[in-house]
Amino acid sequence: MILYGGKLSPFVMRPLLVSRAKGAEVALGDFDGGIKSDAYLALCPTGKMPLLIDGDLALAESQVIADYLDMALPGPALLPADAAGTAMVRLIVRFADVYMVPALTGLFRGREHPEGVPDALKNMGDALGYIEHYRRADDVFAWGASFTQADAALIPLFFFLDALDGPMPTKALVAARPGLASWWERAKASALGAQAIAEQAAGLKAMMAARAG
Ligand SMILES: N[C@@H](CCC(=O)N[C@@H](CS)C(=O)NCC(=O)O)C(=O)O
Repeated sequence: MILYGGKLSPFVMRPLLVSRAKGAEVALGDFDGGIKSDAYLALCPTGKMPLLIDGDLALAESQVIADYLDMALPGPALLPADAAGTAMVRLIVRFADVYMVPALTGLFRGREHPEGVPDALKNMGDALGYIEHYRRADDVFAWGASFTQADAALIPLFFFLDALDGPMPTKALVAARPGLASWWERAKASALGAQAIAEQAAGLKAMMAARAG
């Protein structure tokens, strides 16, 4: 089994975190020729990372890969046993993908398109508000008392809310949601969270150095 992509990508880190939470470490690789090569596009027509290859199976889309790994690997299930709990975890993941990710894209484009930043900040705040609305404030993890698919989705996205802060007030968006803010502090202090964040930070540093040089 191999997962193609780089650790800076929140979409690559998500299934990587899932594998780690299950007590494994899916092998990571760079695709020969890159993600726009014909060979890659034949396996993954979106031309995006991650791509998981497991035998004859070629899977695109981070959450689909995360769900596959959750089922295919031994280790603790990363969805709650009850239907309502599973629905809540899936809802948090969906809010992350449908609302946080487009807002983050607007923030990433802030230097070239500063006119889009106010909307992106508002949309990110709204997305965080949706998650805060559904979370139970005293849950230790994103949902419930153990690491789930929701933590795996949120941690690598929240990394960027810390990383982008300064020119844009992204940390304040989190601080304004106290339940999520304290979850984020716990997530960063956890072994899985600290490792993911350190790896994303190293990836960001390398990307900035490559751009500067
Ligand atoms: N919905 C996709 C998003 C994947 C995605 O946007 N990956 C980025 C890296 S962070 C990418 O490969 N971008 C390259 C491109 O769009 O050309 C998923 O969840 O896997």
